[in-house]
Amino acid sequence: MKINKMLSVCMAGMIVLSTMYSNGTIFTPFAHAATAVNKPVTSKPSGRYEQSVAITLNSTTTGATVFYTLDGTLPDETSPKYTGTPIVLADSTNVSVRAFKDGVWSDAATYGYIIKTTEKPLLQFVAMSDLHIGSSNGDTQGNSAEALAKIKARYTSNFDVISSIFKNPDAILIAGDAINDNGDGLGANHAIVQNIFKEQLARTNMTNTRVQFAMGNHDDKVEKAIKNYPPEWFTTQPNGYYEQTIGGYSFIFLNGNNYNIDLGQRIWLKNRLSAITSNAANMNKPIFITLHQPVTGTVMDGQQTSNPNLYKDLQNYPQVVVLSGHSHLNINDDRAIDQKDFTSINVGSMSYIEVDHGYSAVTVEGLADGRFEFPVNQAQFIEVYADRIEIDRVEFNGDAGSIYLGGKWQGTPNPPFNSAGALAGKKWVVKLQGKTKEEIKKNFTFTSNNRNTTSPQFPADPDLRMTAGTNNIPMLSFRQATDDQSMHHYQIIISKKSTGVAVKTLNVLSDYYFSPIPNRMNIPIAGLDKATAYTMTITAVDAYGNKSSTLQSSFTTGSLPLN
Ligand SMILES: [Ca+2]
Repeated sequence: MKINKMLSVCMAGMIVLSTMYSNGTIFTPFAHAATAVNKPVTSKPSGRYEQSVAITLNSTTTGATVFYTLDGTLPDETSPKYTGTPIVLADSTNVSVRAFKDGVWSDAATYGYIIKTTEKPLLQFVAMSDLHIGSSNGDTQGNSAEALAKIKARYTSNFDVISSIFKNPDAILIAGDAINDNGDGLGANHAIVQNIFKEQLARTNMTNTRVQFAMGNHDDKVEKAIKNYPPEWFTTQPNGYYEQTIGGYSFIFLNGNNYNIDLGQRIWLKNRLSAITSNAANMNKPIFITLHQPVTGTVMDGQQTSNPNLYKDLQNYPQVVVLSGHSHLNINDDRAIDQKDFTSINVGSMSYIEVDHGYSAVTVEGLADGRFEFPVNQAQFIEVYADRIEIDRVEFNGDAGSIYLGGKWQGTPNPPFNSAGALAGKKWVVKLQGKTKEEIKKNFTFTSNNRNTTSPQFPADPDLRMTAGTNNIPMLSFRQATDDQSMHHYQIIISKKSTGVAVKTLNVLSDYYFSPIPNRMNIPIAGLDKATAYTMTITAVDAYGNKSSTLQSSFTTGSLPLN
């Protein structure tokens, strides 16, 4: 069916726009010169507060105007201008800031404020995964002085973030892939992890903080981990599974590399779960199970789940909260938490994040097809209260960037980061309440039945434009849609007006995993013909496939040849 015909049929629910451009039109992206205008700073550090907090914003560049947003998006000239009146944050908020002077924008920064109450949690811990220490900067061994300095700088920044949220957490859990062994015998790099963590715990005065490690697929052999960690960080059990009691709560650590076929491990786990839950006092207490690989059929997996037998072994224990990594899938996406027979949480990645595969992404080098890896580091900050668990998703580095430049893997980015400590989404609250196991399960909220059904929405004026772009590649530009959770991607179809035949069908990621989130998409569209009329439709889609109304527009390319 021709687009023109579709237009007349489907006017309802569509916003119809029309733009024209020629090659003579000049599109000027915002100038970006960090040295000229300094990024604004806040009067109070980001982190965890027990009451609402009032902040002021300041650019250290004289005469610069500060723009800000409180919804996690990149401020621009249409955002609120900071006027000197303190901003009061009563709930957890990402404060994103940018300064502007003489046509030049500063770097953007996002400061995450976690607002709690004076109620004291019974337990506080950080769950992280996929550190891949020893390889993440292109230094394959991680044992050169330069490589060590980079790792140290990164973990200095990371522990500054931890310390700003949890001053003295009960534990830091590492859900595997602490190092980057690929069957090449790098197990000794666990000693680097131990040294870095010990140094940072001492520097930040985390005297109460235990470190617990679970085996991943890049951690070499269990015996290497045993050899290179203090016994209290791991276990001497030859297959690397164990239990610790932290603050009165059971923490079980599994070896997910071979759980499915390790009958001894399965029997041990089943016995432990049975023993813990046979005590009526434990009916509504979480049992935290940390392992590297996500459990089959739970959190979004990127085809990386394994251990179907583990699902069977856990399905009668709704008190279980599984903390896993391995997929690197980002925790901005609410599919990173799942409840059915128990609770499963993806803890994110400390080296680079991924999105589900099959999408395109805008990078500094243009539109990259099939791009799913991004230079962002994340982890979960978990607090246990008597009646609930609160989970805050935190970005150790949320700065926008590209993981490949010139085709070369860029690895984990190095500090300083503009957005260290930004929030990766709204807090999750898990309640394990009920007199029976069935009752507990009935109170689950992160279930497939409760699956998000709210569609993304474009702003009233999406300011949709096709511009000349750069390098003779036209640039599609529009203000981002918003969603109640995360705005995942845009379906873009460009068709020749004369034939109605689609020449481009794109699924472009919205960059929702960066902090701040870009407020508009600027998508280079290569491969169009010159002097040709096109129509285009753009639909915003959330992580669950809910779709916005479709924007529709037309444009005609200029007379000069296009790339
Ligand atoms: Ca939604």
